[in-house]
Amino acid sequence: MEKLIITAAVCGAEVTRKQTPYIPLTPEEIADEACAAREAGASIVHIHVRDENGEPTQDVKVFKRTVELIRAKCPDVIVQVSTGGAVGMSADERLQSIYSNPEMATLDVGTTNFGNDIFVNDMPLIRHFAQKIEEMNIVPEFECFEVGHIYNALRVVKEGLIRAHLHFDFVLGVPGACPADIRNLVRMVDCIPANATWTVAGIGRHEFEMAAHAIAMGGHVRVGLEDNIYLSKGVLAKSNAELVEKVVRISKEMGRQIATPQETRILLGIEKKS
Ligand code: KMH
Ligand code: ZN
Repeated sequence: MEKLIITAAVCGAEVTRKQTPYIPLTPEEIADEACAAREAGASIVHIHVRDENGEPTQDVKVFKRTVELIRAKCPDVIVQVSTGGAVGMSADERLQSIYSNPEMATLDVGTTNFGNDIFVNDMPLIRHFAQKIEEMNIVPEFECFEVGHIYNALRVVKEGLIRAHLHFDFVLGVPGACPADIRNLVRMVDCIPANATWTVAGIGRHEFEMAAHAIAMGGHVRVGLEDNIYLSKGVLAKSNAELVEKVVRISKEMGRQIATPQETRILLGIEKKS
């Protein structure tokens, strides 16, 4: 089996200091968390950014500063920016992040219920984002909250809008979207092309259960405070690195080694940017 790619989703757009004091919010805190997660074994860091009040923003200046800080501190990690941002943001607002020189960006490939909200990603938006991501020589990660989202991704590929390597993230367990269940994961894996790669982000208490399934199935794993704030039942994770370390332990116990950023670039067809 190929080595395991671990992505650390370090802060997200929704988690607050009220929920956990350990969520990083400023560019400096996000960079520190990203680099500690890298040290622990993550080869990709998935980032959102926040404004001076800790609220989600897609401001390109804040993204640029954060990406620069990460690269200064840990030059080899792969930076993946979010183009999902937060529910309710406009498409133009969301897309700003790709102008911060990342190697990867998320491409949300379908509309979904997201808790009490609706996270809107219609086909015109998906096509527009795909085109811009491709133009900037960025490798997309298709965020799939439902099985149908995979087919939207394959549609834009068929239309010639994406020529990069195909890498999918199955986000399972968001309230209102596809539940984190092994049968759903197996179905989603069955739907992607044979030469594509995939990772899974189990939300909340499903994070490590989904990680273990992915390790066994030959997929890859995303963990981080964006998705889950607990290290174990009732115990808050004190950092993203703690969550990554736990996946590293599980993976090594299961006989699967961890990919370095350089090995991850080869697996995902990423050209290094600095
Ligand atoms: N914050 C969610 C509404 C992404 O990063 O592309 C969207 C999200 C997905 O987190
Ligand atoms: Zn995200």
